[in-house]
Amino acid sequence: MITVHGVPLSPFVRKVLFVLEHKQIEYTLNPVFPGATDDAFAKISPLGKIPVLEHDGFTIPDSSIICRYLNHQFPKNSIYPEGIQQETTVCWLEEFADSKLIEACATIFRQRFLNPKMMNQPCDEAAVEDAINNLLPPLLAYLESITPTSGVLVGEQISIADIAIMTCFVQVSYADYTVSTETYPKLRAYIDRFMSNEIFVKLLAIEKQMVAG
Ligand SMILES: N[C@@H](CCC(=O)N[C@@H](CS)C(=O)NCC(=O)O)C(=O)O
Repeated sequence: MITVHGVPLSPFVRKVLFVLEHKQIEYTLNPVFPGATDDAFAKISPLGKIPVLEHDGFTIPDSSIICRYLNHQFPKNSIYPEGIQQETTVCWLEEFADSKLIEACATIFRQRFLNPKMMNQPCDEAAVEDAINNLLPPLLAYLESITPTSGVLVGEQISIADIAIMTCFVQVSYADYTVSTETYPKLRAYIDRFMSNEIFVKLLAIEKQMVAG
């Protein structure tokens, strides 16, 4: 049995849920919020972060490690392409997404959505402007330079690179931020393609239901 500890509004939890859906693995979600401090959670998440995966009593934190574990245990619909260079490239793009890209996207999400709509706190517009005008442009320019005009980022099948990068753009969609078609035409077309991917559509519907609740 598989349980994911975390809430799907977290980009890292969404990444894991996408992989589970993509591999058609059954799971349950235990809604643990970021920063949970109870002893039981501290034991399975030494860094105090979500997600944590539980599989028949085995527990492991960190979305990247979890996704790698799932791919080994459930090889159907592999999220890593064949060949060491392509595999290494998708791991690099996952790291790119999980570090600088999510940092910028999470700032926009937190300030424009989470703070005003869920935490009853003001939006720090200066932080949003910094993210949009300074942090994001070099990252988006890099992505534009490697995005193909059709299909996925690397290889022929959806990989952890697409999943990790797209979860960042799903995050900013909550804040009504969209990537400029004029400046980043290939990237914007890629994002639009994946926003209508049936798994993202399903996960977003569940998230929005939870947010409304
Ligand atoms: N590298 C971790 C990052 C996980 C992460 O930062 N999760 C956030 C929620 S989006 C969290 O739990 N933050 C709580 C904290 O840092 O105390 C992963 O990929 O799972």
